[in-house]
Amino acid sequence: MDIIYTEQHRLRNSKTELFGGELVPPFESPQRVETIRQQCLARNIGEIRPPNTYSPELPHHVHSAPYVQFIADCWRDWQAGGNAGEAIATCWPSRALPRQIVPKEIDGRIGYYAMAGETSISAGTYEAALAAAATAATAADLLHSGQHSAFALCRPPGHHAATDMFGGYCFFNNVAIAAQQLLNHGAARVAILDTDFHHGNGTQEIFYQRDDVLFISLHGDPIYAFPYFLGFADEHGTGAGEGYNINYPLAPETNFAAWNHALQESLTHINNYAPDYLLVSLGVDTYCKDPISFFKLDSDDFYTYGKSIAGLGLPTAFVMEGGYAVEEIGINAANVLEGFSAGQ
Ligand code: OKP
Ligand code: ZN
Repeated sequence: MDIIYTEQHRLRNSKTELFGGELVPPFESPQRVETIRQQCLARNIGEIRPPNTYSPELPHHVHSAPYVQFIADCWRDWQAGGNAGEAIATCWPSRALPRQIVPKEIDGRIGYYAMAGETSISAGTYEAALAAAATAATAADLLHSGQHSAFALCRPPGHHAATDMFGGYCFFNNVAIAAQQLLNHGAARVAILDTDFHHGNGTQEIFYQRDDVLFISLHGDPIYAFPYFLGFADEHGTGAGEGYNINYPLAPETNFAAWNHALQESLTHINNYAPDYLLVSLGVDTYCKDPISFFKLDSDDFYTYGKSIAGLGLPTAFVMEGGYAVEEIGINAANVLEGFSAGQ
């Protein structure tokens, strides 16, 4: 399977994540995709090729124009505001501050568009996020042109980014942009299976009222896990989207047997939906040694589930999301891809 990759991911190289009350080096580091790329090379997973060229309006597939402009301008405006460190939100339109007016000043604007304070915006963030979106869109183009599978080695990840909200290390929703690209090419239905440990709140929000995208997510129960405020089992979609959003919140210490039970149910739902394409939001932070997650999958389990996904027989693109056990994320991601290829 072709692997879409660009070095431009390195432009996302922030120095700070707000974690445990301290500014620490971000978990979401350039080394992550370098490890995956090396593992793909070593195991001959496929040919590595650059993304196609798209207009800077590509994120408008699923994001509002003012939001995209904010991501493009944030770092410049933050510096112009005389701030010494990287751009971090510290004030939000919370439950008791419900007025939805975009402030003029950068501290207010970043708070308006942020879901969480851990994610800094710094030089190159916009450029890297745009390259990640192009990487995912290229995977969509490859499926459209008849390839059976593709791997978008995206970084930064995307599934927490909503129509006009960033956070959880995400800026543009790569998998949602890929889904919209397939629909724009004429697909009737696209399924998105999100296997990242964290709920894909952004992808859910983007497609919540629509029946042309089925969104299914397996994740740490938000009562215990980030993003905390979305991802519960009673979120089914609304309006035309009713029934086309399915969440499997899973308990701390969930092992592969329990996780796989939810996966098999998900595959049945996808099969019933009969989509033209499947996109997998591939997070390998379900791994037992992941530093910020609480599932108990072993490396072999990733191969097993990759093979299961192939059993659907659908043209499938894998879009990289999370995974923070840097030593093993290459092995785990490549195991999914190898399992998929073996199951074809
Ligand atoms: C991004 B992706 C843990 C705080 C979690 C944000 C996690 C973002 C994960 N104490 N902070 O879904 O892998
Ligand atoms: Zn995650």
